[in-house]
Amino acid sequence: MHRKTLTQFLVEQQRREAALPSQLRLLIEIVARACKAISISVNKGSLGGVLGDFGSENVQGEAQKKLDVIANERLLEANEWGGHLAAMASEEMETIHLIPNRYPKGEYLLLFDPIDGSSNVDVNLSVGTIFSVLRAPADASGREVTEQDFLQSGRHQVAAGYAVFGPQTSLVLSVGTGVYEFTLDREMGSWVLTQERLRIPAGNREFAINMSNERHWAEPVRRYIADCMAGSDGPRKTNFNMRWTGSMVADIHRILKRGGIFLYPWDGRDPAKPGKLRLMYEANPMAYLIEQAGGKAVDNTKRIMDLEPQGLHQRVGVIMGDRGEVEQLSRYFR
Ligand code: AHM
Ligand code: MG
Repeated sequence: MHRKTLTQFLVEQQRREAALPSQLRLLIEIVARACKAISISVNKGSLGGVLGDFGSENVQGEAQKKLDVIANERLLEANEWGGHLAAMASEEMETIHLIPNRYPKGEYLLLFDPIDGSSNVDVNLSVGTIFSVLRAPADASGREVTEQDFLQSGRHQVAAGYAVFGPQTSLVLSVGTGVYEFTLDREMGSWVLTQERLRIPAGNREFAINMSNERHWAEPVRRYIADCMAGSDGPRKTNFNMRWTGSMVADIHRILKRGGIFLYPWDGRDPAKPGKLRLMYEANPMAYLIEQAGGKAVDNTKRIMDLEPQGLHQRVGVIMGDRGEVEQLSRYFR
């Protein structure tokens, strides 16, 4: 049986669909290679001395895990020299990272969350790496890229994806021609195409939300979840199941494959944080994949990819997944 690798897939995309400029193809190959290296570190766990806290805080005031720092380094190193990028931004770095002058610069901007769900890492549950690709503004060529150049709405993304480090290591990717899943073949060291044009299965009554935040949610979200919880005895007249892994990558992966809805909604705890998840390198890339798979992604009522970002680390409420279910929830806001 012929198995299609990521490299072959990308070459074909470049040829047939003309969707993929060669710099973008290189970028994706390099990110995928970095994800392979990250997966090796994640897998080693205690044996590699990679578990536990690094002993510092990131820009969000969150304790950094050793793996947050290792994965961030891997992505920076891998992407500096290829000539495909103008700059990078990461959950783990306060400001943008320019490509050092000793390397040629390219036209793309790469944003990432090196290890998403990192509280799961020490207890051997799934984590992932999320990335988003933008084009540097046309007027940025010949000058230094600034943080402002990154502040583009999600609909300007030209590619997005994630790697999930679970029982299998998978890479889920879109360059705007549907969503494709690759599984890491550890013996061969290559990403093998295992699912083409993923579509979110409709009608799965399964929601993912951290219920312990219920008292902080907006009223419409509270009513929606209460109606789901009421199951066949309530207005929805059907039973719902609940799953929450604490790792957005794992929850979104399940929803892409099995259906359902994911929520980390706006909450009223802290006016400076209108949600937990970050727009630029968590919500936007996931919204891109969800939409490419036929789903829908909103903050409360607005399409996530239409939001105009104000800051690199801005937070946003997130509701995404099965289109029908997201629309159902939207009715509670009217
Ligand atoms: P992180 O990027 O610092 O790991 O935080 C993001 C994670 C998501 O993966 C997940 O959906 C959420 O935080 C879980 O938050 P909570 O611990 O509040 O349930
Ligand atoms: Mg994260």
